[in-house]
Amino acid sequence: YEIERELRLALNDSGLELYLQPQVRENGELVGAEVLLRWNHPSRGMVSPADFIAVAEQTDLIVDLGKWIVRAALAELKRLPAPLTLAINISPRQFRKYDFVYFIEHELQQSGADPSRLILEVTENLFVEDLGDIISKMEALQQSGVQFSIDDFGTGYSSLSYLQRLPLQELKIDKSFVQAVGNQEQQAIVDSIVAIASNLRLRIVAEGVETQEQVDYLARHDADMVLQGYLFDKPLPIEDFHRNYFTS
Ligand code: G
Ligand code: G
Ligand code: MN
Ligand code: NA
Repeated sequence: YEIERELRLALNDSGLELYLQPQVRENGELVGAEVLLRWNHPSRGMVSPADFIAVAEQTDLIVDLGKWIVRAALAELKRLPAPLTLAINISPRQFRKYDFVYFIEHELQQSGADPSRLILEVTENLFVEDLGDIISKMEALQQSGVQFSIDDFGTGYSSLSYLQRLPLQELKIDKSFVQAVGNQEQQAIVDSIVAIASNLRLRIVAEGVETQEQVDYLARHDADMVLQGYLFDKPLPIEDFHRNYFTS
């Protein structure tokens, strides 16, 4: 792939950038941010990871890319005032590497970032194979304080039976469900996901929140709820995030 060669170049030549999207409580209080990768392509401009992560996933390029992201994100977490958290998307191929636990622990030490303020977002398709091995790795990292979240929850391979075996702190309700609020049948899915999370004592992050109607509907549930979406802020370049949230 041409795109693969270009990505390798970008990786070595500071063509990649981390953006941060704020995560807030219903009252607007900032609790943390999700790290979202951006590629500043020389001719195509800002390219979304939606257009290149899947290609990178097909080879070990995702592993090198993932390592770069983790290092850059932990440097950022170190800068972020406590108790704010930082969530990073981890691709299945990166997680499945034999040295993933060692890598994260090593980078945590090198950076001096607080492990308990790091949230690793994984998707349901991580759990389709080698569940025992996946759980062992999650448990090892959880021992160090690292938190785990299931991203895009409800859109992937779902077996509710494994959920209670996983060492999790959080479920992220996929934006397709959040945006269906207002539709009687579809919003029942939001209710079900919130009920599952509450029963398992998990925090819920609702992503893709764009309207006050969605906030009101989500806030009606008695749950540990965090909100993320364009209604509050879009993903921001790191310096804009700091300027907007930490200077007066
Ligand atoms: O950032 P959106 O802004 O366009 O992201 C599109 C998709 O790319 C989402 O599914 C998101 O999870 C994924 N993504 C964004 N940043 C990263 C990243 O740093 N690593 C991985 N593996 N996926 C990412
Ligand atoms: O798959 P993941 O949840 O990691 O990616 C989140 C994706 O959602 C990113 O592409 C991000 O830019 C996008 N996003 C964040 N907030 C909103 C929103 O309010 N509406 C929409 N449509 N997309 C959003
Ligand atoms: Mn995510
Ligand atoms: Na998502």
